[in-house]
Amino acid sequence: MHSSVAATTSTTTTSLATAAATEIRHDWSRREVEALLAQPFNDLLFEAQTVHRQYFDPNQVQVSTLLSIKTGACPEDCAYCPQSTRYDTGLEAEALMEIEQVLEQARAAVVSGATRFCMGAAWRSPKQRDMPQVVAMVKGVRALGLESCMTLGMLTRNQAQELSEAGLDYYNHNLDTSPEFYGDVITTRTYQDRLETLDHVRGAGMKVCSGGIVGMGEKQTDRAGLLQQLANLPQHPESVPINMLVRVQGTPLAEEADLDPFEFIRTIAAARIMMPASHVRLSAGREEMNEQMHALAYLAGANSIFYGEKLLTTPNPQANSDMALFARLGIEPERRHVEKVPETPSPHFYDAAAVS
Ligand code: SAM
Ligand code: DTB
Ligand code: SF4
Repeated sequence: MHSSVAATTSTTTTSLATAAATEIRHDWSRREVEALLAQPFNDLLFEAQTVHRQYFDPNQVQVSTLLSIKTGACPEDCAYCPQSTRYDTGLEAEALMEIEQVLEQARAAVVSGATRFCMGAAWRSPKQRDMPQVVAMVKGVRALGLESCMTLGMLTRNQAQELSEAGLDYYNHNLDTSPEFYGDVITTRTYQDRLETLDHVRGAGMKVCSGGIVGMGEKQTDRAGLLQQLANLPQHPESVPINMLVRVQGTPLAEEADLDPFEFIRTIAAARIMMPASHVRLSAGREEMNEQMHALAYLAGANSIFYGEKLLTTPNPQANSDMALFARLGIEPERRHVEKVPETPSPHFYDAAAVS
């Protein structure tokens, strides 16, 4: 695992990187996670930053771009989601996008400096008839030299295999919250269904992206429960998105009270400590976070973001403002980890230092 520590840019990084690496564990008890989250804030952040430096360059953040390839009219009842057909959110439903339209967006992502292209569909699960189109999207995106990621709902073992054979690098499927709170948020699929999809994704050899949402009215113990479930999977997800609820008018959670922002930072820090070698993604909800909050999230160990002015259906900060903040904080976008040589020239990377 130490091999993942990138070439360092400061002496502090080097000295901490040579310290004994925090153990990768899969046996967290709820009580332990609760205690981790409840520590004094400074102690929690110090521990998180220390662990972060053992596994990563603390001044690099991975950048992904998100595209909704099929929008709205979803039959599921996820209480946070603007795309559920059960809630009147004013969203216009759109059919599965054409392959060429998707690749046009992927080419724009290359130019903007993203290294991963994530495609999301408002499905309970993909229909067999849609698979050839989805497979062609994966192949096209990879041919541009981008890492590919999809989130299409529940997958059967065969569908996971098909996507893996097409070259899909990551599959995103979130556990969303603790097993106990889950039923308050979603009734149309079970926690066990989600765990099974993750098992199919892992079994097919793809990398797992799985995390959750905070600020849905859950308690601190529910945030502990979510992290415990993720960290006790047989293998940690390589990517752990921590979303802050985006309150969308028309959804049952539209009027949910604000979560203390420090609770969000605590969740990031605990994720970093419990899954030390995983990328922790500062995901939805960034529009409501100021620069100081972003900086705290990076200090707590977040090292990935969704980049570009839109998430799936809701707004996200402008790419330029992210890059300007990177430059002010001395953060660089992480380069792509190339496993297979792409057929086309590698992407142009943003020079953070040039955008100050
Ligand atoms: N339909 C697929 C599924 O649910 O598996 C894939 C797309 S779904 C929109 C992907 C994830 O986005 C959800 O699991 C949830 O964690 C997150 N999400 C959706 N709406 C959100 C919101 N309003 N605020 C924060 N996160 C949200
Ligand atoms: C994830 O954990 N967050 C992203 C991605 N995976 C697909 C989605 C956030 C969606 C926010 C609401 C919207 O834009 O529709
Ligand atoms: Fe559908 Fe996914 Fe939204 Fe749930 S989160 S309603 S499954 S699009």
